[in-house]
Amino acid sequence: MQRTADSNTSLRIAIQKSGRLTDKTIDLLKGIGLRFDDYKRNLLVKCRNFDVELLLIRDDDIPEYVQDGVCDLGFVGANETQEKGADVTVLRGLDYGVCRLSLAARKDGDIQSVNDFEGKTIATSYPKLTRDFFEEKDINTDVVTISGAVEIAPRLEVADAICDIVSTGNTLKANGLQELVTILESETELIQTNKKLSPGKKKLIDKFLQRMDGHQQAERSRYIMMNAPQDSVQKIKEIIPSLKSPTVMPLADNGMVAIHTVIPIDEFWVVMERLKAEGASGIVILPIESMIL
Ligand code: PRT
Ligand code: ZN
Repeated sequence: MQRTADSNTSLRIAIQKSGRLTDKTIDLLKGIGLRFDDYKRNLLVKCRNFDVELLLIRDDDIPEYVQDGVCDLGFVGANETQEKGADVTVLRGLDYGVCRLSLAARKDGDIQSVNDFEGKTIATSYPKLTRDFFEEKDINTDVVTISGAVEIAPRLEVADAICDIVSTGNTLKANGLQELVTILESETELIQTNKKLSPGKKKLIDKFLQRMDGHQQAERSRYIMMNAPQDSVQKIKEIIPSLKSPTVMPLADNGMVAIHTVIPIDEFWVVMERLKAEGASGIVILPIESMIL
């Protein structure tokens, strides 16, 4: 009998078994307090302290497993979900596995812009996204699907150009190719099945998301402690935009206070310099484990 997303109370989450997304996904799950035994040797692993089991599979299979309700959630690149045209809900975008799907051709060849692709052959592992792109532009191309080493196709004269995942661009360069057009920006996403879920599972997903959001918020923030003159408190509040009600404690030194607060990591250096200029001293910055907002 086929499993539906409802047929068991544990949340089943699909993650990549072995590849670029595996370590980061496992780190994230550990970061939100989930503990697993031996996920390297088993395909289905039960979590010891949360009602979750992990299914470890190839990333290509994740969108369909989630779409079909075999898994309730999955961590996978947007490139895979969109190539499969999977009917799922994207719950969160995550800041790892960031890459783009781009068209590339020989540096010195006759394809230098999108319109030059008319009548050309393109090798790719992403035939759907490639065809969709050219159909939308009304440009006729011949799309050849190959599963690996796409970047050598032009040299082998299997194709005039390629459509492949790019991250640093080094692979393209090493193969004498230039990136011409990005057709998709991608990152890892947490996807959810659109099959009906029981109230119990919905609650578990809410709890899971709350932990994930808290963890991510904490990763993007720092706890900051400093000493400052009492009469600078108002100015310091203005410097730290997120600071609504900092903890302010009097110090033994007359006219000095200790201020504790949380700041976003992006604003860290600018805020720091301005705080010093306002007379803040003894500034201590600490990482945060998690935040419940
Ligand atoms: O075995 P399985 O099917 O699970 O793994 P896989 O080999 O298909 O995928 P994997 O582990 O290589 O990548 C998993 C996911 O990571 C992809 O689906 C993307 O969402 C994401 N990702 C991020 C990347 C890259 N960066 C990336 N650079 N996937 C592939 N690449 C490859 C690309 O195909 C090309 O060969 O790296 C090369 C280009 O890299 P640069 O840095 O030279 O531009
Ligand atoms: Zn894959």
